[in-house]
Amino acid sequence: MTNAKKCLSFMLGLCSLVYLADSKGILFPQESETRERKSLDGIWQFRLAPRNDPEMGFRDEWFKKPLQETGETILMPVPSSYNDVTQSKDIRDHVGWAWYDREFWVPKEWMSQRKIYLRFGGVNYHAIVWVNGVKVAEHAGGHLPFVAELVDTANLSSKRVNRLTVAINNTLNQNTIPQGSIFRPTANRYPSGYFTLNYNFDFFNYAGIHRPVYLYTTPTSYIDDITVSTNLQEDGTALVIYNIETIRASAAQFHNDVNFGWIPTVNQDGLSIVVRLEDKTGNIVATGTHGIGYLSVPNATLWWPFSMVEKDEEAGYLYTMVVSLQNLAKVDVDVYRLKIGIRHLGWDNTTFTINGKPFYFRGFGRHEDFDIRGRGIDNVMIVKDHNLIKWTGANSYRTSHYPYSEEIMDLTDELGIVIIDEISAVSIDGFGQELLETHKQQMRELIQRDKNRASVVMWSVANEPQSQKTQAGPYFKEIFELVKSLDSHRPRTIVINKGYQEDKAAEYADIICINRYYAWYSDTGHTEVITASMIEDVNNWIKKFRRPLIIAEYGADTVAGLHSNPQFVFTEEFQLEYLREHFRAFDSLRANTTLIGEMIWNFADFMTGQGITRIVGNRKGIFTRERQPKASAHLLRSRYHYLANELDGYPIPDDLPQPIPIYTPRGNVKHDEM
Ligand code: BDP
Repeated sequence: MTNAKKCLSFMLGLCSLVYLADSKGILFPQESETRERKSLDGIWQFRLAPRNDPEMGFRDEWFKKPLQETGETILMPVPSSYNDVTQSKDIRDHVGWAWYDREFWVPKEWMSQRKIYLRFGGVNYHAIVWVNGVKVAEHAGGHLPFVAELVDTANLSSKRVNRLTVAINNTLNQNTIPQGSIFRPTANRYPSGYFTLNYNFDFFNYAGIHRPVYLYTTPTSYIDDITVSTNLQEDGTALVIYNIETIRASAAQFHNDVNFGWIPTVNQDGLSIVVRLEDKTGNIVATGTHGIGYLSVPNATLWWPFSMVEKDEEAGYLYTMVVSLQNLAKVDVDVYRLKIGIRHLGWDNTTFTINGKPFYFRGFGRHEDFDIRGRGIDNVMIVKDHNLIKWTGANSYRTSHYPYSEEIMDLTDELGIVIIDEISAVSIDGFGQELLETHKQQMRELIQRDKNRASVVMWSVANEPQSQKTQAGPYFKEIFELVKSLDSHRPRTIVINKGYQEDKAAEYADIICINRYYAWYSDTGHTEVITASMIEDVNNWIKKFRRPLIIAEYGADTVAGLHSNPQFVFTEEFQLEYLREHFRAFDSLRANTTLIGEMIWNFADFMTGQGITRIVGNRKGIFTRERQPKASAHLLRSRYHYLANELDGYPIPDDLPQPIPIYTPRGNVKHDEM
């Protein structure tokens, strides 16, 4: 951080987001009076690398000609996973390189006085990109965006069609995040060349160009990055603290230090930054004239989570921060509009607050997963899911087990759904230096992408690592320190499935999440053990670590339509009973401990690899994979609405009994002294 930035942070009495050294911004491409954008989504050409010659495409330089000229291709939608689109088992289960291409035109106006970029929202796992046969980008990490500037070397033309080629590889190894390994047996009984990709995580390793692809422009001098954090003063005035990074055509990168000071200064190239904050109706509520500074907003409308305000449309209130780079004549050279929510997060050893009010997480673990599309983003699906989330009365979810698409995060910001933002570090083990570097790189990219999002209230650095291992201690200490150095405005968590006595990672977290499967993976079927086991377990964690704690997963596989009376595992009746016993424990714990949330596993059934414990995927959803409710969805809905009513005064929907009679704790539950 430069001295000027440190100084401003200090003066404001705030710890601020630190700007990633030497990194470029990854602002979402948008249209404005100075920018243009073209979607490259659609139906592309596709082919797999031959299984017995995985490097063929590189050797034969498939990127130098249309893919159709290299051999047989098929049509493939983008965005989508490629796995479930065809009838081929080879495509579904492919491990290794897969190739895509398409053609595109560049408008002739784009060819001068502009910069042109190509941006991928997410490609799993490894991607190499060529334009007209020239390599323009390479990226590893399946759920984060990357950008390539198309300079002359891409040989771009507005006079003829251009070709975009992408090679992607879903192979995981011990130093990728998440990890995986190739199993290549030597026994005679296996056919020659047989191998599989083995991994420890419980979801299908979908592959493809999963998120939108954009071609877009900026002016040659442009706004490269915006970092915003918000705070509330005691008198209720809101502060919007911002840092704007620009790239100047004429000189080396412009440094905000030059602009620091309270007189609006103009850089040598005559460009200056003007910031205005507009409310939803377009009224300007504050203005600024520096690259770094703060806006003070009296009587700000705060960003509140869904159900913490009476009217749903008041949840997730977003202002628009309009950032302009202007020339001496006050003409806009570049304009970028960033939606921001004004809210304050607080946490200590016992509580977590939003805008000063204790927040109890009622939510889900989820997946980006849907029939046919796999992990490909789909507007119909994401809107339906968020309608269902609101229908259940939930106020939050965790992006288990990887960063979700920016289109989803736009919805959570706008609807007021609170997010625990998780990196792809699921079930990691080994904890070597190379893994650590990959993990840190992904954390940096995630924070760079989501740092301005009001809905993101916590960073989750991993799910269920082998945290009982000695090496996990120093490994996670370093990860947690990195996250704090990048963003001290949000608490950090980790999701643990080990016991409180053996775990070596949670002590570095601000808030602890644990996953527990009593009566499912242990004492299977015996719902009578749930309440006591859960209470004892949570008490032990809290007594040892003195932190707020969230149950981030509990759940039971349930095949929709399977019934049994009395209840039996896998039936809808079992899931109901399993939930009820958990609710008893949660009610008792929230009354007596620092339990600050409950998140059921899972929102909906989802696809996994093939295995004898999975019946065409994981069935722990309260909704089916087609998003229809199991009996448990109605029960959970009653509970979440009951909690919303009790804790936030949110009105109980008309179709639920009022008051809801059955979900309060029955009888006394034993509690250890805290
Ligand atoms: C937990 C994992 C989650 C699994 C779940 C399960 O965090 O990814 O899907 O168990 O077994 O251990 O259903």
